[in-house]
Order: sequence, then structure tokens, then C-alpha cells
Amino acid sequence: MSYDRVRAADEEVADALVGERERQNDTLAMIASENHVSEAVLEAQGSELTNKYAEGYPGERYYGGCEYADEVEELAIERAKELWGAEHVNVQPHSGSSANMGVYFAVLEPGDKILSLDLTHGGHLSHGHSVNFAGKLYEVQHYEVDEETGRIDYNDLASIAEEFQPDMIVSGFSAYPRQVDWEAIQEAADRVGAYHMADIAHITGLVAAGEHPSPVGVADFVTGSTHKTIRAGRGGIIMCADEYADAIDTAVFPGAQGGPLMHNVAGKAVGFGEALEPEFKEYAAQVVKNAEVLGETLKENGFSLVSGGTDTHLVLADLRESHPDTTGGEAEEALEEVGIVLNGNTVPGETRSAFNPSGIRAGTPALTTRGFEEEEMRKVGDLITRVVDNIGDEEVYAEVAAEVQELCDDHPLYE
Ligand code: DSN
Repeated sequence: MSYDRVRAADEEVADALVGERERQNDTLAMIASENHVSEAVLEAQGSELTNKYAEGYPGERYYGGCEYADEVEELAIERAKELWGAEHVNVQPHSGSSANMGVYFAVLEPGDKILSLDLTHGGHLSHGHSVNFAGKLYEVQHYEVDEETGRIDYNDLASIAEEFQPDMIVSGFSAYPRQVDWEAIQEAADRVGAYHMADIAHITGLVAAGEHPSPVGVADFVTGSTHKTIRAGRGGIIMCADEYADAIDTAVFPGAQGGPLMHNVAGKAVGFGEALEPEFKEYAAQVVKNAEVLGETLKENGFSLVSGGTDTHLVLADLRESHPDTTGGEAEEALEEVGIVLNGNTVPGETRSAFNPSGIRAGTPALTTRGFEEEEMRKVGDLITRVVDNIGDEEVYAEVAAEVQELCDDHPLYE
């Protein structure tokens, strides 16, 4: 895409769009929730479907002219069912948070109780943080990871559930590097008669490819976003058994949303189609291998990793032991200066603040899309180390920035 038409209409926005494309080409995207979608997905998301209102669901719309919207939404639904093996799928949520809202609205009443992982231990805002709608509408209690092992203590979770008697247990996380035992959480939910919602936003692609066990068919509801490891159009998705289909669909529309973003639904359909190709399984396996190599490299270089490593697409380094004078925020800033973009992140037992936490979170989905394999990941781990070991040393930054640029040039992204 040349953006020539945007430029003819609006120089300032065209400059920003070109700037963003160049930024993505010339930096290493290591924010664990990000990826680079294909040009086919980009094109679908920029299609005329952005003009269309299609309140309702395929075959039951509140407006005319929805035949192509229906076709696209049906394709997205059918492909999602094939990818994740779900009985019922709703592809209309605007985001992962909206998908979670859809599930809460479907089966909870304001004031009901949610048990979820604490945000500083790897949870998500929409799992009931006090500043989020979920924290305001529902009574929320959190479980935590074991600070020694960095892993969820399922027995502890079950005892908190016995005591708190939640209406819903939320599993699935945004900064948890290990595989999740969905069955153990389901058992805890069954014992107290709670619903179980598994939010697989980060790992949709890993689950679809069989690189992480699936909660579909285990948890009552599975939610996710569609642009992270699954690499499709931007937005959210809800999966459930047929018995909850009407409740979910009504909660999403008209309960939580108006017209679906049909251009994004088209991007979801295209991306899901790509993920059904055999190459996607190879991609997802490489994402996990790359994270493992990144983690091993960082560990060999003296970093301490939460849980000691990873089984997924991300690593979480706790800087307090290895770099006691450097915060996650300072590391994030220094790394951005050399073209490595990741985020400072809270760690279990956080002693600083969410604005300037003690850890850094790094993911491999976007670099794997660019074609990075084990060798490049070892190099990236070494480059991260050189920067974090030498905070403030502009000479080191300049050397590392040149190596980052070389890696980017060797793995071009968008033309
Ligand atoms: N903000 C995303 C993340 O980085 O994990 C989740 O919504």
C-alpha cells in the first residue's frame, strides 16, 4: 500500500502512516501481544466493509444490504470453529476485553463474584481490576502465582474458591509464561458451582496449532483476541457450547455493542483462513522454540526469569536480582532507543509500581512472523543483555542499534 490517496487528502496522516510502517520495518517488535498480519489481512481490514452497518447476525440483520457482510461473517465463524473445535463462535467482539464483557453480561449480574489472577501476577485489566468496568461491576477476588515457582498453585486457587464462592473463575493470562492446566481450574469451578471463562487472548494461535492445550470443551467460555498469536484481523472472539449460544450472542449484540466492525470481521476471516494452512502449525511451533531460546540466552547471560523459563510465546524477566538498579521502565526505554520494542512489566511480588515495574516482558510472535529462528533469537537475547547491562552507555547503544538494523534489513516486513 502506497498511501498515495491518503497523502493526496491528508499529508499529516500519510506521514504518520508511513512513519509507522518504517518504525515496524526498522525495529524488533517484542511486545508479546503484538504480531504483523499479512498484507491480505491488512487489505481486508481496509475494505469497503468499514462502511457497512450489520447489526444482528448472519441471516438476521436489522438493515438491508448485508449479503456480503453475512458471507464474510459466516466464513469467519466456520473457520474459527475448524481452528478451535468450538460448537458456537461469536466473531463480533471489538476486542478481547469486549469478548470478556460479552461473557460477563451473558451469565453474571452486577454484584456477582469473579475470582481471577491478580494483574501484577500476569492477569488482565478486564479480569476485574478496580479501574476497569469488570472491577466496578462485580465483586472481585484474586488468586496469585506462587512467588517461589512463578506458577499458578491450583490447590491454593481451589481453596480461595471454596472460601470466596465465586460465580465465575477466570483463567488465561497476559504475562504468564507457562502452560495452563485448564482441567484443574475447571475442577475448582465445578466444586463451587462457578462458571469458568478461559481468556486465551495471548495464546489463540498456540492453541489453534496444538502448541498449548486447549480449554475449548473444558471451560464454559473461551474468549480471545484475534490479532496476537493467531495473526488475523484485529478484535475479539467468544467460543462456547451451543447451550450458551443465545445468551452470548444477545450479550454481545445488543447487550454490549451496536454494529459489528465488519471490515475487522473480514480481516478475522482472512487470517483464520491463513491459520488453517499447514504452514501456520510450523509458525506456531517456531514461536515457542524462539521463546525458549530467548529465555535460555537471557538466563545464560545472568537474567532471572519468572518461573525459570517458558512454555509459550513470552518470557518475563525479573530484574531485581540481576540488575537491582535498573527498573523495567528504564530497560524498556533503553531498548527502545536501540530499536528493540518490548514493555516493562510487573512481576509476582512486585515491589515497585505498575508505571515503573521490576520486570520486562518479551514475546516472539512478531519476530517469528519476520522469519527469525533460533540463531537470530540468541542474537536478540545477547543484544538485550548488552543494553540492560550498560544502561546509559550511548556507545553500546549505537553498536547495538546498528546490529538491530542489520537484523531488520535481513528480514524485511512490509514493502
Ligand atoms: N494489552 C495486551 C497485552 O499487552 O497483554 C492485552 O490486552
